[in-house]
Amino acid sequence: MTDKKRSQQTDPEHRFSERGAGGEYHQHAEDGAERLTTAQGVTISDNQNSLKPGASGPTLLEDFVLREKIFHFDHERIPERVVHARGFGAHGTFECKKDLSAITRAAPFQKVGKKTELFARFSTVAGNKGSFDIPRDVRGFAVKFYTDEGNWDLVGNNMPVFFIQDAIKFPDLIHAVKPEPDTGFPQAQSAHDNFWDFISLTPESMHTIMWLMSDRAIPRSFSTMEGFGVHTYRFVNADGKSTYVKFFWKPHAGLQSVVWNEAMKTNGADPDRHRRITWEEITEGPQPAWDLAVQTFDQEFADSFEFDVLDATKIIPEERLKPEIVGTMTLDRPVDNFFAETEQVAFCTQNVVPGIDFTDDPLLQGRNFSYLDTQLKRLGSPNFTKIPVNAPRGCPVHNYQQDGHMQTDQPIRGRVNYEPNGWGEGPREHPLEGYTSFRQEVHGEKARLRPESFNDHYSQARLFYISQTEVEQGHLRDAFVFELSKCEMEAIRIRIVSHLRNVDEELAAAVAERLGIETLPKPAPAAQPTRMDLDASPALSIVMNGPGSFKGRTIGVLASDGADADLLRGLMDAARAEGAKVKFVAPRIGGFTDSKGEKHPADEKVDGGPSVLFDAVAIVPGEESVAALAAMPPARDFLTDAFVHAKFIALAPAAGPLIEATGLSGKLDDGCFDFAEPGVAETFVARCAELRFWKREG
Ligand code: HDE
Repeated sequence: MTDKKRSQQTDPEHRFSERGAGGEYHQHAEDGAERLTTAQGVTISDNQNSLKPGASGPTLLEDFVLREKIFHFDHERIPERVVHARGFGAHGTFECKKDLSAITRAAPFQKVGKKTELFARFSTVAGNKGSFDIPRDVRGFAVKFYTDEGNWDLVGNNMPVFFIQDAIKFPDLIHAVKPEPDTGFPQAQSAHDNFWDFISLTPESMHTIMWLMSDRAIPRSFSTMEGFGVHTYRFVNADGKSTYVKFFWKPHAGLQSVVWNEAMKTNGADPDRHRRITWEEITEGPQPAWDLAVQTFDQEFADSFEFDVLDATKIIPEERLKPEIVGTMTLDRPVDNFFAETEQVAFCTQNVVPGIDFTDDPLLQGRNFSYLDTQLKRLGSPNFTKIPVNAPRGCPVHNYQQDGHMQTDQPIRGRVNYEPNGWGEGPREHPLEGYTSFRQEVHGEKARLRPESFNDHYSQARLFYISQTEVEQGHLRDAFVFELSKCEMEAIRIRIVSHLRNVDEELAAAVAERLGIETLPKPAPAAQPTRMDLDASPALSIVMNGPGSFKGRTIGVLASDGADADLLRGLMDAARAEGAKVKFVAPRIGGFTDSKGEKHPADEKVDGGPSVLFDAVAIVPGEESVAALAAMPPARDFLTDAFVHAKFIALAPAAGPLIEATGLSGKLDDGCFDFAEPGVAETFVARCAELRFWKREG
């Protein structure tokens, strides 16, 4: 585990060295303790009062301590990212598991066991920096590898496809999904007219829309989502030979998402859900980890594949071309400072190293311009590469770039700041070891064109849909209904249903029926008829790719005074044996006393710790205190929500009155466990490995 230290102890007494005339506390640096200074290094004598002529006089302009402090504060904010503003980053390590030197020169893949430091940042796309963690949205999955041949940024998403095929449409897409320009809302929501209006007029988005309506858009945590490089890139070896490559991040914790009703409630209960889980995972374990896998293929495969590999709205199904694991990323260190690292990290798709190159995917080409440009806007200076989180670590940096805002070092010493020079000094190019672009012939008429090979917009949308389990198909249908019900214009709902008819007739009919559309619209005119012959790809389902274990998950135990001590002990032991955690939720944050008189501090007070914060729940009240618990609405919600969200539930015999108060008596099913039976704690925890009792939804 990381040795990350946060101040955990604070003196319950008010500590101060002196009190001012106004009763304010002054804490003095005594006994050689660290002194408070200005940015110029001048020790500050009084950090509580500004400089005035007399106690009630006006503040003097001369007070440089006040002015410097307020000036710096006024400039604390930088522009947030125009997209992916809300994010969470951490440091980690990549370990090579397969020597790829035959197909790429890229430094991280040259030797099994080689370690490369990295920084990863996960994000939502649409919401602003202060929005909540689980809107229905794509998640960014960006990784900066500090390789010994320069920084390589793999700036991906948790979905392998994108909404548009050409970068020129990006500002329109983002304008459409962001808050509407006149009202300024909704925030962090795709459920509004502008977004769906744009989508209904952009058939190429249909495949990604299926992903967005699936539970992939509401992941349980960053550690339970996949990452994808999306575009086809090139690996290039020492002989200049190119191999196409697609990148995948496969989570060690397995895939897991929440359900929509749970997401909405979680955003209220803990808007920082994903960052909090990640922080806990890194500092307490199991640390978040992913395997990096690659699909590699040649031009012959690309030519024979039924879709264009340069079209970012298409995947190559894993069953068609198996991704091969080449390494593992583990996040092992939280940031020391959120702003310095997570906020200032500057990912750029054009940050590649020898051995990695671009393809002609028009989306990728546009991104290569955008990211560098946006960093200048955000960070305010071309010297953003000097900020520690952005600076290369594994290799020296020498060039003749100089000056500019916030230059923090003196890269050039002496008279030589150009090249070639006759002074025999300064860095020089290296034709053999330097970055060389893949030599590719380019020809064609200059025109604004889109390839015909990009024109099938529905077949892979259908492929995604038929690859889902019945439960997931139901969630996807309900998501369409939820989102479109938030659209005020019926015409937009109808246009979306017309596209869905090209994806799956049953889905279109089910959505239309739930929206109250009485007559099905004609299918949208398709540039290519939908292929009905594509095989389902089980790799696309979340439910079919779970962890097969409850490791790293948390059981929320709702308990009150008099809770059965043996039962609690049994549950805690079973959870520990599985690598799962137990957290207590009680009527008071001070905790509860069990039947043997032992006091357990609570992790949450019941109204701040709803069951949406846990993967499974147990209800263990005391005989005497259960009536009071059952009278508390949040305690009743704790149980009903867990039930509605298809969670596994264990119930102590004393829970009867609470069950009755929720109206669940007689409805408890095989996903509910009766603690009265012997050995139930183990059976319950073992069953939790399935994560949800989906049958309940059926
Ligand atoms: Fe981005 N994207 N993007 N994007 N993107 C940004 O760069 C852009 C696209 C992605 O944690 C911006 O630093 C264009 C696809 C991530 O800091 C900006 C296009 C994918 C992040 C930008 C795309 C992504 C960004 C805003 C269409 C998945 C956050 C702030 C051509 C493969 C990185 C910034 C972080 C961020 C532009 C499409 C992923 C404006 C023009 C496709 C993970 O430069």
